[in-house]
Amino acid sequence: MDHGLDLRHHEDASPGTGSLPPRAWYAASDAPALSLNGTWRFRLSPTADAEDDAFAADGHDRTAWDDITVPGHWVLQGHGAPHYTNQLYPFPVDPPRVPTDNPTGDHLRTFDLPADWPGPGTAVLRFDGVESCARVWLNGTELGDFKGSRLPHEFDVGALLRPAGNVLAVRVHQWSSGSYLEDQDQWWLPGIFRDVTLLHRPEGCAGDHFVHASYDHRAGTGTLRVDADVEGRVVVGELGIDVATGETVTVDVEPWTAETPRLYDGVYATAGERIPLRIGFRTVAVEDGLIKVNGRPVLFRGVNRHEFHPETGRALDLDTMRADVLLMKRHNINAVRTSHYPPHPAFLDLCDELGLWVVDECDLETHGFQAVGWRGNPVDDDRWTPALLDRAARMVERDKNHPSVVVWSLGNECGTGRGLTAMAQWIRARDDSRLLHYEGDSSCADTDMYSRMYADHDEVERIGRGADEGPEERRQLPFLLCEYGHAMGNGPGGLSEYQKLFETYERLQGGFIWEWIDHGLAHPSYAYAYGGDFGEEPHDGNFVCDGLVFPDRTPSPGLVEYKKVIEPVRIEPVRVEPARTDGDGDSDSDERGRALRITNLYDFTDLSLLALTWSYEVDGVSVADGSLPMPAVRPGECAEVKLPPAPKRGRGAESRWTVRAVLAEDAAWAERGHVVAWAQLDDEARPVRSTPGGTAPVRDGRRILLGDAAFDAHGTLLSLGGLEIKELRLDVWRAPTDNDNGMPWRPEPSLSTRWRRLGLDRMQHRVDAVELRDDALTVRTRVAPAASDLGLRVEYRWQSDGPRLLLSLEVEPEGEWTVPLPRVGIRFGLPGASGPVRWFGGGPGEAYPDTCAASMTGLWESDVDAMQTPYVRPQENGARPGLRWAEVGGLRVDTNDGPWFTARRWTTEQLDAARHRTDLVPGDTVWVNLDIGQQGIGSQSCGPGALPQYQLHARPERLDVTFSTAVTRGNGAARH
Ligand code: IPT
Repeated sequence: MDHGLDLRHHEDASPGTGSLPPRAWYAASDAPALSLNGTWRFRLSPTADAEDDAFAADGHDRTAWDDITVPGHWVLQGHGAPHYTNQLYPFPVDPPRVPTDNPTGDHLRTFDLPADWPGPGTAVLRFDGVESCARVWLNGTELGDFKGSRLPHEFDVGALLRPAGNVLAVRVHQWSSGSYLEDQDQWWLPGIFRDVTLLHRPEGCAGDHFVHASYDHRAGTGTLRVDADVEGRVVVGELGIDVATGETVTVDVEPWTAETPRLYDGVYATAGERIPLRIGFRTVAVEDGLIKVNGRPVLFRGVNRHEFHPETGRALDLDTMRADVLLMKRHNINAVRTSHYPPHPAFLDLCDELGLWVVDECDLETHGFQAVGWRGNPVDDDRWTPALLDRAARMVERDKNHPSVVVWSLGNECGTGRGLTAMAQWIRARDDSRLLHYEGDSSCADTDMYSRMYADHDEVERIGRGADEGPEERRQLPFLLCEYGHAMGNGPGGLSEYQKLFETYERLQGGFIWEWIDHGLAHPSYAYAYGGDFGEEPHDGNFVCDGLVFPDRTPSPGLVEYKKVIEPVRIEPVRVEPARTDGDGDSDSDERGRALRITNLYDFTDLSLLALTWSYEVDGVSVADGSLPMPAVRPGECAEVKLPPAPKRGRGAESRWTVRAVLAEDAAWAERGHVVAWAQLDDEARPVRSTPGGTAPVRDGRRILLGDAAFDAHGTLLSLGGLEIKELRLDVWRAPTDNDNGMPWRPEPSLSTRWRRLGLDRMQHRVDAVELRDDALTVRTRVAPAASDLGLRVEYRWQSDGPRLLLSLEVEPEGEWTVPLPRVGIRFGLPGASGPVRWFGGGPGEAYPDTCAASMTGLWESDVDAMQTPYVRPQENGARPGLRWAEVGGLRVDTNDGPWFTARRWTTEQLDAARHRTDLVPGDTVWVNLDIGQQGIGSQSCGPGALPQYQLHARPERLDVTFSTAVTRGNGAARH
């Protein structure tokens, strides 16, 4: 690294100077602590050396400075702007040098010690997270400097503290050598973004301590040993334990698992301090090629979690962290990968307490070196190894006492190199009680599991069967998808099929959806901003919005789908033959038995925490409900439960059972009655409705009349019973989803590119014939894009009995179609329509062919605006599958064909053109789509496309729809 310059602290590859060795984190001991969070003084400079160090000294004039909130990022507080890149470094790749233009924030805080701050002892100053490089002074004396943004750093400050008027100064550079190690796919957000705390260290205070708490599932015992730098006692009252540090004790315990997060409160006490312990006994190992906890294989139903808040970026408060864990638990998620850095330490406390398996990932990613052929990659350059080891140590030492942490991950997307191996060796030597993960090295030389991202279903199946290529040793390892199901925009599709594989092949131990939350930043004009919205270059657009929850943490349909797909209890119908009745032999159809098979997919718990409820719905309305005994099925086993006889139902109705597995009692993460799993069992099928006919079409000047309907001379419907209907015709276009848009870095054109090239967004409709016959008006058209000989022959056959109007639509493709269609169906406008929508079909939320596991058939009530899914970048959304009937804007449609139903106050073209939510301005027309088919969603914004069975290939299609003016019927609909 001979650069001819004396590299300053922020540009050398070292981790920093002056800080104390890392140690275990705890929320609070009995030693006093003073939070230094709050309002600080702040000055931003354009370069690292624009200002000298004088600001840190006592008495410096800071009247011209601004206020800033710590924890926080200055770019979210009116100073400069955020910048988003995925893989690319936003500066030239010339490690360890960074740009001269290097926003530098001087932070300053004065404080007095509380009156009761103890005299003897010392104190440490702790920074839980500063991005990306800090230099610290207290009362004018420099304490040191550090990098490693999402890792803690402590300084001994005892001798420098004064009772009053302390001046703490922190200079933070946005860019440093550390930035090369922090190329995670997220906003670049400089600042002191986690807590700053002054901790009193009494004489005889506790030292670093390592809680070893294992579980022997054969004996049912836990073995505890707390190793500590400072000798003391370890007391766990509930277990009758009172031993010296370093002493091993074995007692009967209940184990810790993510399903049963049993913690024992204890204390590590030295002469001068008591540190609370929250002990969970569990043993993690790879045995028989499987990841086992307490002797049982586990299935990770996981999610990748970045820390994010739309207003405060990566500065999260406790409530937000808790909200994340609760939302995850309520959606059947059992595991988190802390992508791609250790989270705020309190988050892991919540995982311990509420129960989540954690893959704790080091703050390390050097992805941007890929763009330069991995030349100069720090993980393969010994000069950087101290920084890598420092990061590994700071993670492991901080988080080692959390039972929830079962796997250490070296980092993300760093390629390969000696530095990673050095980290792995260090971690194994320090903590042999957990497993090691790193996806980037396909040799798996340093890891305990084979991990991949975005592998498609076929490949995952081959891996499941052990038929994967690659080194033989790797085939012996358990498999994880550390990232899959890219949740960008509408989607991800194909989750059910992945889950089926995970449940079929024991080697497949589940995966982690990419990712938990959309990183859309609250913005006055855009609602939520994404890459490029601050004028930054280069950027990666809305690739930063790819979460299962929207920026404000409302669940997206993807989360609802995932919850259903990963439900830990499977409820399925079983046909039970009626008991033989000797004698009269009368077997009333209502008496035939229906039964359920209940499969327990938990890894550890039986089903006694759940209760079963049922309701019986006729035409979507519940007519009876009740509960059933939940059998105490053991993990991995199943049992049958009989349903009561079906209640009487009216003739000509469709009926089904909806069965739910709900929490039998309040849990720490949800209330009694919370739905964990559900299923619907169809009973009586929907009878085919009569279709209208009998009226003859007649010409009336330039119009054609058919019953209560009027058409123009080209056979386009104008109105029905006085209700205006606009532009009813075939529609094949949808506003491309992020998945339709594919991966920008791939050479092959995306689906949406192929659609646009073909012209599916601007189809031309030619009318070939308008035929008035005795019983029908028939309109023949050809719908085709410019400059192509591909086309769709479309026949609209209209019949009426007066008030009701039947459309029988037939579509016949012409030519060799090689691109799937976005959608195929009809679209029409209802001018002046607004207000409520009622429908009988799938709901309550949106669903598409490969995202419809969570769609429940029922009678739903909503309104047009509430039916929109507010993706941060607008795109196709809001379809409800399996429509029987709908009422919207005074119109009623009835159909036997179960089309997809969409209604919105803008056109597909407007939706397609919008870049942000705020671009969508409702017009006075409600546009309705009834689709015979929709192209599957897939996950090809980063991963595989829709599976073959979900591709909408052009083929002959038909749809019958009866239109009438709506009569609002009785109640009973579930509101959405
Ligand atoms: C993968 C990254 O690990 C993750 O951080 C995120 O960027 C994700 O993709 C996509 O959103 S890397 C990708 C090139 C496979």
